[in-house]
Amino acid sequence: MKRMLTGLQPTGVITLGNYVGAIKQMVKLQDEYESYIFVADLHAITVPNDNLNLKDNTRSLIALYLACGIDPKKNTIFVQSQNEYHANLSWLLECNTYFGELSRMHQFKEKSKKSNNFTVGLLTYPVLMAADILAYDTDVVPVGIDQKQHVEITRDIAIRFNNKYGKTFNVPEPLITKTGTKIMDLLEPTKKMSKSSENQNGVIRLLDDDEVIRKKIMRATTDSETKVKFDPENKPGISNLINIYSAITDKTVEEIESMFEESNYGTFKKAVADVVIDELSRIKKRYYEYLNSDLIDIILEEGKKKTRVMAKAKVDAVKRKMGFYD
Ligand code: ATP
Ligand code: LTN
Repeated sequence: MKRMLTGLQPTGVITLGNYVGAIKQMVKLQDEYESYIFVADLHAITVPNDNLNLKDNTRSLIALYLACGIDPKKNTIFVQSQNEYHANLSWLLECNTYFGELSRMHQFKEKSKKSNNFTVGLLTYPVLMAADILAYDTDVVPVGIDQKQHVEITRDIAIRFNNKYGKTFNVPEPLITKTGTKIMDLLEPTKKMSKSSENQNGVIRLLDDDEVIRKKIMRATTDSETKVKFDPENKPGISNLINIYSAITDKTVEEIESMFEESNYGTFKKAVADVVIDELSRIKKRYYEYLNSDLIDIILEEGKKKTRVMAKAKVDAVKRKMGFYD
């Protein structure tokens, strides 16, 4: 069975975009792959954030993984910072990575522009991500399109190391979600729905109350026409709502267009709100059950033990190849 590994950062309550674009995909893939899912908390400290509550956010993200259907029997679930070999491997890889290639990464260029005092961690972020992936001989890495370049540099680092020191790493492939499932901001439908958005009215969070979700969807930006038709260029708002309806119900765009052929936007929005509220209320119920149970600690203890042994073996192999004293 091929091995899959992916992680999300515990930077806040996840959005409907993260759910549809990342977590729902992981739930589908867990039957096809031997799967490793983690909380990328070391990545969450690469940009300063005074409101980052790592402990609570990490526990909350694990509870959400479980509530969304990530099965602890089919997945190894762990927290990045609880496995010291990630940072250890990252250093060894950093000394085989060039400043030039890191400074050319899209995410680094974008995020470093926002402040004139960014950290070195923001620059070396992709190397830590490479360590996460390469420590486990990962075959595929499911991520959104924004993370594709980081999987590509992981491949470059692995190939370069293998050429220099002999075959040590498996070279992974990115697995990119379909563009159709990119969920846009409800108020600015040409912009990605994002955890860190300033205007929360455009973003649905998985733990939002039912009435808040309904209000946000009913107020979503549309257009001056009246037809429920998929046309992302001219009707980005309605197309985004069609995508949301499709991602939740697994109905095709054509099926949705014909279901709502005679409906006005108000009726369609109400139907979208109904399916989102229904799906999220089941997740929310399970979330609170998991959050308050001991299961999370049991799962994380197992994940920590198992992944430490695996990552240590890889770090030892790398150190041997590089000629360290042992
Ligand atoms: P931030 O606002 O902090 O940058 P984010 O909400 O954009 O966070 P990430 O934590 O960077 O999300 O991404 C987690 C995963 O969710 C990634 O694989 C990413 O591609 C996916 N994802 C994020 N937003 C969306 C979206 N709107 N639609 C589909 N997938 C998404
Ligand atoms: N950078 C990713 C999170 C992440 C990741 C990884 C994903 C860290 N390490 C390894 C896949 C594999 C993000 O921000 N979504």
